Amino acid sequence: MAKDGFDLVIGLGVTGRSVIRYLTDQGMPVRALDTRAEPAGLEALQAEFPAVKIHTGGFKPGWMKKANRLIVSPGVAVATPAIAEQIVEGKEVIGDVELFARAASEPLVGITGSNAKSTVTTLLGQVADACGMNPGIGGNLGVPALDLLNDDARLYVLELSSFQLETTYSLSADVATILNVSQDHLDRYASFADYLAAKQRIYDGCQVAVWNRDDLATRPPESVPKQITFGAHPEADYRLDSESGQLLCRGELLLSLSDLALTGHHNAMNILAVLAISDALSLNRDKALATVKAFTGLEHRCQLVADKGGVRWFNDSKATNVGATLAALTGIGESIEGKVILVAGGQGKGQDFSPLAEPARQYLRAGLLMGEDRSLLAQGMSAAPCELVTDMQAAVERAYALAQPGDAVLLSPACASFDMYKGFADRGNDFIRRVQEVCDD
Ligand code: UMA
Ligand code: ADP
Repeated sequence: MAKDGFDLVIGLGVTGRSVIRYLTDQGMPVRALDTRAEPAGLEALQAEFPAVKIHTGGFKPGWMKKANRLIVSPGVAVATPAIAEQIVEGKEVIGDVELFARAASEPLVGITGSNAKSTVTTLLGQVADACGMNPGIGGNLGVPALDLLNDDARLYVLELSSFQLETTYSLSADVATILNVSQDHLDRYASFADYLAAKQRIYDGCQVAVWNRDDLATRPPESVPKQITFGAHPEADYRLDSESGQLLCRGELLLSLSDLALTGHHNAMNILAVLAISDALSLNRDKALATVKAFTGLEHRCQLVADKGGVRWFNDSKATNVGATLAALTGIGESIEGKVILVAGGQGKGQDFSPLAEPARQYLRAGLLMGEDRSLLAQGMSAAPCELVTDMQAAVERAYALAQPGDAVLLSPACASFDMYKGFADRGNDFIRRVQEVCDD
């Protein structure tokens, strides 16, 4: 890199800050910009890095041109014309995970997928922790990758989004996995194929690929030296035998579903993925089994929040796409005696909602739909009785009135939350608050 130049950090969110911190620690000249006029926390950032020149309110053409490299945050599309034209000019355009991959010297596990990333990343992290690996756990989940770099870590477990993978070139993970693929983020990609191609980048240069035998879109290229599969498919290496309810590794019993605190087919898949990766890393099998058995799941993922009058209330606010809602609706619908009242809606991100039609017909007493794309969702679920509601309070009050003993009320929106909330956690917490209000009377 030219000594008189500078790196330009684009986006002043969590990622941008971690990149500025990392590069300034390395003594590298850095400038930063944000296209918003007043990005949150700007004053604090300027106070922390007084020597870093910061521009807000747009791309600054002179800086874009003069910069040695552009380090782009995941929320900023590289297809944005101001960035795309620099790529055409031959400028290096990378993300924080690329910088991390170049710097990290310990083994690395990369985890992606449309759903289950956070669950698998957290649980694998717990397994590695129990095995004394002092793992660095983060990425798209929680702590940004560069803030994990630590001399004492013996393993890194990174959740990676398709956005992060787009700007990553040297990952070469020791173990990489795509857990599942279904429609998501189609507001950012020209096609589902483009989204899938971004996910597939996780396998570039990896040693071991762990993939879902039930979902061929997760399959890595032939060139990956070692491949391990999980799923319910009879040929999966790590397999759920649905009839016996057993999890097996090439015929050997690992555990029974009844040993687990987690429930649902999708969580059985998640446990298999964790155990497959853990074995690929040669972590202690007994410690791994004990850890997965005790895991009760993360908040906002099919979280039981109330059980009153024979009605159970579940917060699955993290279901921001159709695939996640399908898993929750099917899992809960199959396991209860009554019907499901589904609270859903928000920003649909260009998804096709029709895969929800059949499970909605089968399991729903009612769909209570809110948010920007509630009418589109109602069209997709037209086989079930649906009502449009104004907000969470109205949805919860209506659900309370409709629910019968044996039913479940499930918040599983199949949509992003940003039309009404700060994020999925804010939405889930609002649901919990409203549920407490109606159940406490
Ligand atoms: N910005 C611009 N121009 C734009 C868009 C954004 O300047 O066109 C600026 C914003 O003004 C803001 C900053 O960029 O100041 C935000 O950057 P960002 O959107 O990349 O967000 P970060 O705060 O850096 O958080 C990102 C991930 N966000 C996204 O991918 C959108 C976080 O994942 C991640 O936890 C964090 O890095 C650390 O790795 C969030 C997420 O929603 C949780 N991820 C998506 C998902 O899980 O579905 C992919
Ligand atoms: P991510 O980080 O990929 O969003 P999470 O673990 O946070 O994944 O889960 C997101 C949503 O997906 C939740 O609603 C959860 O119930 C659902 N989910 C979890 N595992 C699976 C799976 N294997 N298949 C489909 N949906 C899943």
